Amino acid sequence: HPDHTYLNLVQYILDNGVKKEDRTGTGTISVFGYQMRFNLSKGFPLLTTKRVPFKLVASELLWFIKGDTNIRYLLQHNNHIWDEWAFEKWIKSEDYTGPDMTNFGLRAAEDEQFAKIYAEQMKIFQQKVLEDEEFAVKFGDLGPVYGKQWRSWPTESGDTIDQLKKVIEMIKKSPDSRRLIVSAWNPAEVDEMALPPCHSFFQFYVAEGKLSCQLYQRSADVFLGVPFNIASYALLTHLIAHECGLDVGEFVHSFGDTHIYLNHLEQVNEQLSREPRNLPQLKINSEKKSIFDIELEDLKIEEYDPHPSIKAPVAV
Ligand code: UFP
Repeated sequence: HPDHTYLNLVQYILDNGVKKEDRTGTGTISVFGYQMRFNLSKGFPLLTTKRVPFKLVASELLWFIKGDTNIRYLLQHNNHIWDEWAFEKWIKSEDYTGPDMTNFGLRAAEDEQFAKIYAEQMKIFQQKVLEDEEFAVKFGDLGPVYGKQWRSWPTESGDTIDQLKKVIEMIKKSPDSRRLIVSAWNPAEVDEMALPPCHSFFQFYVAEGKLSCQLYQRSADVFLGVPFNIASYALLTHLIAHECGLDVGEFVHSFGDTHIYLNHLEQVNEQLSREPRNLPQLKINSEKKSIFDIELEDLKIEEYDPHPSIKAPVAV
């Protein structure tokens, strides 16, 4: 069961992890290198020991697939997972003249009064991105993140490479290829990104009519990020299999720095105490084939009956 596979990782870190400081100042327990395998034909690996918001997973993935890097599309779909990263660029810009927002993530968690001021500024920022196109172009964009690297990786000659389209064509034409790779890690552009890609590199594999996918994730927030990342790549694998007329095989999830933040320990213990439930099923609108035509309403999760969600602070 995917929940067991995931909770084994959580337990492994609690048992074997070392204390490690990190960029965000939060502190983690961390291990280096780990691998999980999910058999996608057994059901969709949306964790059941806490609610994982499938709609957010799906709208973010469709945003990547479109090649979009501006949070405007996400806001239009009520998806706020990237807000802090755009907000950070905004408050560091010369145009921002509001109250001091230095270290807003940590401070909002510790100081209730500041949390209110921060929430107000964030609201103003979101409204502006939604309503003011010029502002959105300037401050809603996260830089050359996933969408750009997947769909228009810049080359030296000034052209771009559509890695996603190419890999789908290759899966159709030469499924035995050992070069079915998409890389979001672009060393030339990493410094310009709001957040250097966490899910950095993935490869497909076709055997016995089934499509498998392996992801290398360089850095993993096991409580908040990983359940989301599993669902996202499982969905991507389903969508590409759907387009290529293949069944789904496995999703293999390989990790670099795999960590639990110190302010998530209570939450992981709560989740460890819960019993997994039946897995949901993913339904894709059969009228549409190409992943580039799929919209949010073409995707349905059925029979999802998870334990309640568990709140936790995000380290920014
Ligand atoms: N993180 C994830 N998955 C994601 C994502 C971020 O786990 O999809 F975008 C976490 C990993 C890490 C932090 O805790 O966000 C990124 O920080 P850093 O760049 O310092 O690794």
